[in-house]
Amino acid sequence: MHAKIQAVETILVDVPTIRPHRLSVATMNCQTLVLVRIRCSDGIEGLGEGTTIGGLAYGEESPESIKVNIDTYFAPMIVGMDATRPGSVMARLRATLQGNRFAKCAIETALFDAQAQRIGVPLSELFGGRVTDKVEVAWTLASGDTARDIDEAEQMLEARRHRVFKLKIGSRAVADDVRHVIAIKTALGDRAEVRVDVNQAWNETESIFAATRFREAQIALIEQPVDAKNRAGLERLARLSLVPIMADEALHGPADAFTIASARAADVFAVKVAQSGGLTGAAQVAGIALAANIDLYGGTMLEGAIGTMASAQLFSTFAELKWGTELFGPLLLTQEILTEPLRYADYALHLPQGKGLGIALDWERIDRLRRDTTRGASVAV
Ligand code: MUC
Ligand code: MG
Repeated sequence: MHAKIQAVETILVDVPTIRPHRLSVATMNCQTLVLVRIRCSDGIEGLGEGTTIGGLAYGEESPESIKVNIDTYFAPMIVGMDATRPGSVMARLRATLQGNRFAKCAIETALFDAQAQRIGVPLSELFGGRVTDKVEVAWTLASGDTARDIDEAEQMLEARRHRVFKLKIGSRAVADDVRHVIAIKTALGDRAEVRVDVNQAWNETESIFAATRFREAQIALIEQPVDAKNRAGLERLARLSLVPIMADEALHGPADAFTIASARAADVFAVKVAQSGGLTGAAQVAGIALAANIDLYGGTMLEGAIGTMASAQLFSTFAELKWGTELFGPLLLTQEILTEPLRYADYALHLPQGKGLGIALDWERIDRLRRDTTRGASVAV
């Protein structure tokens, strides 16, 4: 087996969302997917994605920075390297380029996609093989309106598409958020599981106020209630054992996972491939969680089909995935970018059996949606 990396292409694709998606840090009307295509000398092409949320509102990388950093620094370094050795290529990038976890994730995914195609197996086989061919998928209610969220949840239940709902809160006064969440849980009752994601918006006092009420109302989980840097606060909240606490923004890869696990500062980890700097980093985060008896949840940065399928391929290899996943990114978008859409049915995303990621992009559609980056900045959030 011999193949060199020949070219690395980055594409920004702006896709409107099906409704405004309100987080405490940003309201999304559009998602910008950062797609990476790596061409190899044996004719194989690998696909990757390094998408984030709300421009620079959520993370330290924006879609534009991911593209420009790959084009300027990553691509020249890896063109000519051995495409059959993704581990060696990534080791060089990690040793030489600081930060840029999302960009690294996009490159690593494309390299693994190409290598799995080359060997003739699904990408999951490079990570130990699947323990399941489907992963449960939660839906996020984030319209900002209680009645509309209840209506949306009812439609999802009726269609058997989702039965776990994560509510985005944190942009209103905490008492208003508590009312909103409890009204939704009361309307859905035992037919659905309700969790909340605060996206760091509360302080510890607000978190305890809400968690006390959520415990009574049988809210299943609180995700990242306090600032990502307030690890001690997260730890104190987890120790109160009011409602299970999940770490999300506090978790930027294996080193954070080790620190949080050592302090037992969370009950659950939201494992995200982009936040972990790629599939390998995410697998390491999961390994640390399992060793520390911390439960796993398969998180998303609201990626499109490539990032979503890359995540699903990895999550399908986890021996334990107690809290399921939230791999619904493509369902939040108005445009399909695959020739054959991902299969969501019976509350789960079903993994394809094909080689690599097992998906095919609709390049005509991508060409219509791609941003013309030769005409200067026009940022879509
Ligand atoms: C986050 O913070 O979890 C995941 C689902 C969603 O609606 O937003 C993302 C980000
Ligand atoms: Mg979150």
